Amino acid sequence: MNLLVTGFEPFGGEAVNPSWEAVRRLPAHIDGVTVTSVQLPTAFQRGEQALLRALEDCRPERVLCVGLAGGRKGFTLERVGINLRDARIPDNDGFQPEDRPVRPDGPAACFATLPVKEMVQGLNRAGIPAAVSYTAGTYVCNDILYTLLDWQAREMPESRGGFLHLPYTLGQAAEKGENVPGMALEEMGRGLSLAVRLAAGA
Ligand code: PCA
Repeated sequence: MNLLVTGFEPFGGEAVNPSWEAVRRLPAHIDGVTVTSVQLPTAFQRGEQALLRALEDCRPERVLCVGLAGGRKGFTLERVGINLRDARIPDNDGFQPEDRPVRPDGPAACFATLPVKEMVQGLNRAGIPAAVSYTAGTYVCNDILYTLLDWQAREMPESRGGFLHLPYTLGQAAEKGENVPGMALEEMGRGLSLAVRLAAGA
């Protein structure tokens, strides 16, 4: 089994992005699964290009893209990517699309093909707070999820894909002030390697 995991570079003035910090710590092999880890630019155009290049190079049977959703409490497994770009802040290239499609001739939405509910249950059983999310937003993470699922449906329909949003690290949460949820990077790493195993088993 060949599995691609992606994380994002920092964006929005943050020094780190926990998604890449957790992804880059993954071993290259987990229980017989070959894991390829790739960092994506947090930029609509270059992010998509880097994802498509990685998909074409590895032709992975499973893909789990990972990003930061600051303010959420635990892990969130995204159920759907939508054909919409509506950026609240400019991306890392200064591009801020509003009310634009990801792919003008693409479907309105694509559902994740990884078993998000089972993955959430598996994570919760292991003590990692996790929930299903029905919106990946309208920024670069949604764009990447939509691009991934649309590509898989057309090019590798037997493969499966999905998106995992991580919360702030404890350090980031503490900087934001009271009542902002965060998670220790070690716990995120443990949860991510379990998520990879659950994705591979699907
Ligand atoms: N989170 C952003 C983009 C990159 C990231 O890690 C998002 O949720 O769209």
